[in-house]
Amino acid sequence: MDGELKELYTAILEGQRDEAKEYVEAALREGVPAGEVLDVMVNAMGEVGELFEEGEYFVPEMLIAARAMKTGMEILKPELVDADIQPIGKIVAGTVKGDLHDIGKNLVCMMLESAGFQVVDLGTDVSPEAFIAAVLEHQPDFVAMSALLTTTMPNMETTITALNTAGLRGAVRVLIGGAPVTQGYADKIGADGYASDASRAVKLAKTLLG
Ligand code: B1M
Repeated sequence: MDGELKELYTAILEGQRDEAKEYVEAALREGVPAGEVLDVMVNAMGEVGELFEEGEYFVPEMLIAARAMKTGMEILKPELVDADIQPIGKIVAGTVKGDLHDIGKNLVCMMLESAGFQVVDLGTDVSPEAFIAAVLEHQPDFVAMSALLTTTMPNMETTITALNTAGLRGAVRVLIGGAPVTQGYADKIGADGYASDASRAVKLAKTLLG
């Protein structure tokens, strides 16, 4: 890896949003295939995830890296569509009903997108009905729910029950996370997986996808 691509990798790793945009533009101008540019960015985010797990990076570093990635992705997206690169899986994500916290959920969505998933982000305060409508519309592989309040966590279970009632539980795998959520809670409500952070959410989704 040399030239713009090496600079792009460093820009993502260090969360330099403007530089990431410039290097993506420069690489495309020089005729580097969009898929190759994407690989560099995904690898850089992979290293960001590892640094986070090792305790070298904290949430702010991960957030600015994800933002730089997002900025680069905005330039790259039209080219990727043209190159017909398929997403590795589809995820419908949202913060559950009654809950307006979205920083962690956004980070999870950005990391999943960075890893090659197509993410349909329903935002915050997402009702079970809205999750169901999105599953019917987008037919995702996963539903990812986030909750930051102990008072809104039960809405994860309500959503799983609603998926069951709608006959959709077998069609999607449910992943959950958020500061008060635990593996024990995921087991109790019958979720398919729990991730304590964005990097682990990516690993979990990839593992479950096989
Ligand atoms: Co609020 N808030 N807040 N808040 N807030 C907490 C959560 C709280 C712990 C603060 C405290 O009291 N110490 C507390 C909850 C207590 C409890 O439930 N036991 C609390 C409260 C009480 C409230 C209000 C009720 C306050 C009030 O109005 N009286 C109110 C509720 C509003 C509502 O939602 N209805 C409220 C409001 C707000 C703000 C709007 C001011 C703001 C949110 C802004 C926003 O999100 N746009 C806010 C904030 C910023 C926080 C704290 C300070 C920070 C949350 C955060 O963004 N963390 C928070 C205290 C804290 O957590 N220390 C607090 C950074 C983020 C990157 O981490 O979201 O945990 P996190 O996400 C991680 C993982 O959890 C995981 O990956 C992420 C990245 O590694 N993850 C997933 C998250 N979702 C996942 C989904 C997955 C997988 C992994 O799916 C597969």
